[in-house]
Amino acid sequence: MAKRALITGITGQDGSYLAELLLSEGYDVAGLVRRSSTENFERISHIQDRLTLVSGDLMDEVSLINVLRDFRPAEVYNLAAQSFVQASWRQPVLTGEATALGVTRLLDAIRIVDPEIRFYQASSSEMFGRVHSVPQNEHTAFYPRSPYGVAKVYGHWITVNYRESYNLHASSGILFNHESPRRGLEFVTRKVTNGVARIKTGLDTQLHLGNLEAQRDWGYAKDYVRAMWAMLQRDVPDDFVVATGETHSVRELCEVAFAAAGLRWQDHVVIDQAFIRPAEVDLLVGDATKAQHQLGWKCETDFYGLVEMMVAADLAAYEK
Ligand code: NAP
Ligand code: G4F
Repeated sequence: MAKRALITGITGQDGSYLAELLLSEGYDVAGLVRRSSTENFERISHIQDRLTLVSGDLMDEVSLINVLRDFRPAEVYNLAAQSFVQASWRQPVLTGEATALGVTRLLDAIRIVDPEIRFYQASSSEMFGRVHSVPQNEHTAFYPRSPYGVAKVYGHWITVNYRESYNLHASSGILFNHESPRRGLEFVTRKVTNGVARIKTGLDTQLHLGNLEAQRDWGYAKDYVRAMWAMLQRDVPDDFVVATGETHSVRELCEVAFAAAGLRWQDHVVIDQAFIRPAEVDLLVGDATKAQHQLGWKCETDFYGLVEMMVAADLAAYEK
């Protein structure tokens, strides 16, 4: 019988890539989707007929218990969250409810229904915030700088706590920023590549951005979901940093993305205070040595390949 996996956040960027990977590995895949007045299945429409979509919400523990009882997964990947850092200052309580307490609800549902389930938590490099050391690894202290980062620290530690308290096979991937043509339009990489495509095709002339000096370790989402899966195939649960080991500024992102379409970023980018954050994470760069050695993971796509892929995808969509 095929192994069963449940993905929360299947309608999001990572959920769609992880679903593709698990299907290719022969899993029966279920995805938790929350009720909405309009369907939001664009990222999974190409595989929807091979998925079981189940209704539930991280806000509602009963819905999680019912889904686990009905579907009986062997693996649960918790990718659902309010994941946009800037929105977390506007909606700090909701962010805490979904991104922090949602993890406890799901872990507790697992403890109640089937403690043999293997669990993956989507932890984040945002937890490092005002970084204590460069590069960041599994031993670097957390100093979150946003309500989102604080919520992710809670989600991370409750995962460790349920592992230690109830012996659950619960692992966290501390993933650095990862992007793709399926990235939400509000995140800076996609905002820039989509902006480049709109400018190139004459739909816009300007792109409004915030802090150009922030530096991030940007990788490709499709590479990163392989690390999630590898963590749950190990006998022993653990925590792993997943990153490229390279960092680039938002300014460099603009240079590369505009150049990919034959444009000069200086002619179009406008600094707009609306996108400056109350507190910033200035520099992230990860050390994924542990994941490389223990998971056999490596990133296949570098920053330049990633940005060029995203510009090409956005240009193709507008040209069509
Ligand atoms: P994303 O595209 O924003 O997807 C988030 C998903 O969570 C969506 O499917 C969303 O559903 C779902 N969701 C939100 N609130 C929910 C709730 N209350 N109940 C059930 N589902 C809910 O995020 P992503 O980039 O794929 O990231 C996946 C996870 O990794 C997130 O937890 C994120 O915080 C974390 N992470 C991401 C990165 C990165 O660079 N991408 C790095 C580190 C960690 P709707 O479609 O209905 O909104
Ligand atoms: O693309 P961003 O919004 O991503 P951020 O805040 O790093 O968070 C992402 O990565 C985290 C992992 O470290 C995830 F946990 C989280 O869920 C999310 O996926 O912003 C990146 C940087 C920031 O420093 C921001 O200030 O870009 C800067 N930036 C400059 N102008 C902008 C803009 N960010 C956005 N979203 N929009 C701008 O106009």
